Amino acid sequence: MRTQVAIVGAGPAGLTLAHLLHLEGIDSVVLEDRSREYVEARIRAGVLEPGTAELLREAGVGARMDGEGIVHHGVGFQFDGERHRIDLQDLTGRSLVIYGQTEVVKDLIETRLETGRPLLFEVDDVTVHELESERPLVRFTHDGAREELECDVIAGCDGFHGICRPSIPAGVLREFSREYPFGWLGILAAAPPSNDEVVYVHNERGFALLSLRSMELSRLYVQCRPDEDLAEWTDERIWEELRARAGLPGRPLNEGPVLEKGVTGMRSYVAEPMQYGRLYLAGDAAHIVPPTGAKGLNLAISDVRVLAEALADWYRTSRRDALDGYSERCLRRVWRCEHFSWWMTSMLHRSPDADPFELKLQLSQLRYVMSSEPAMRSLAENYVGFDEP
Ligand code: RFL
Ligand code: PHB
Repeated sequence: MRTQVAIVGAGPAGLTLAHLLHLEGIDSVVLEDRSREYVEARIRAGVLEPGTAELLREAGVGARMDGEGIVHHGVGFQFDGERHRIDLQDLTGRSLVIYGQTEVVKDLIETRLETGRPLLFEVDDVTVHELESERPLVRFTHDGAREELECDVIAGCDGFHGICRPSIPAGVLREFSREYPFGWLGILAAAPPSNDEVVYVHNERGFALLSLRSMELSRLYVQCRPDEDLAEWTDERIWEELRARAGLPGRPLNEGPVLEKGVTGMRSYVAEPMQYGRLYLAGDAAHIVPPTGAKGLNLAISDVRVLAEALADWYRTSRRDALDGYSERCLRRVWRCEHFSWWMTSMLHRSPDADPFELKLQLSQLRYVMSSEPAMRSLAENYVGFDEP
């Protein structure tokens, strides 16, 4: 087998890259170790920056997003028993689209299958070879047969636990990371959202987040331990905790059957550079942010936009400048998002060893952001994201 670009991983990064390359007339093979059903059912992020929504639209995969996604002009913050609103549209001229990552992935898979180019699910034992040569190789097992795929370039879009990043020889990458002593317990509930915009809640009992997926579906989170045992969280306990942290007098939370629940650990991580020889890492394979800034998915899409442009330039002109500069170009946005996500996380969560000093600092910072126009504008600008990758 031979292709131009071998893409490992069919998450948002791999699928979007495959489609952007297709639009440039560049051939690729996408290899995914999970089943299509699994990938399409995985519930994750839901906030699309305007730049992400625009890219999907321009690539011709935005029709359902524009029909079913919900445009949000603002975002809420709640602390000290009061709800505040940041008007993103007023402050930045831009708005967000609420549309589940699951739906983005379904749209991308359907589009890929329509192009007739290969997307293989349930491949096993993917390994990458000859990364320093002009003919890198990917080996994998599919339908019981061992296969070898020759290519010009490998795109490592296989997420944080994938095999691409660990295939880079020791000593090449510099790694930067932070672990947080907490996680998020997230639920999808069949309840009309109580709020029409996303609300980040600071509370002495811990952080909570009120989000939504549609007029009938609420997506809600409470801060928990990183190794939290889900069995200890009955639906009633989750609702109780949500009421205690996020409830306000006269503003009851709408409750309903819990359709899905899960725990996400939180970490910040960056590997530099995001390339080695003919292997290019994109999305979670290269970096992770805690979900508090809603940046993970948006960063993944931004990476592959840069990578697709650089590859198209290389195939067109044989010049390597854009490809050689891939990592440097991406890392500027990556570090901005790393900082923003870390800052939002630190401002809103309660550390297990929190003392009254931490609480006072957090409340002071939240009050400042909500009362100073420049501070509010800075948050808004980071939250909606930047045009330039
Ligand atoms: P993904 O989505 O992890 O996709 C990687 C794909 O590669 C496949 N894979 C392999 N395929 C072949 N061979 C191998 N050896 C492979 N190893 C892995 C995987 O099955 C998968 O299909 O990475 P990508 O494309 O970079 O996209 C990044 C986003 O998915 C991610 O940043 C966000 O979803 C992060 N994230 C969240 N971000 C938010 O902004 N808000 C959220 O609420 C939010 N919730 C989450 C999240 C990430 C989670 N993870 C990774 C545990 C909740 C969870 C549970
Ligand atoms: C979500 O809707 O799942 C969501 C919203 C905002 C975040 C993270 C997740 O910061």
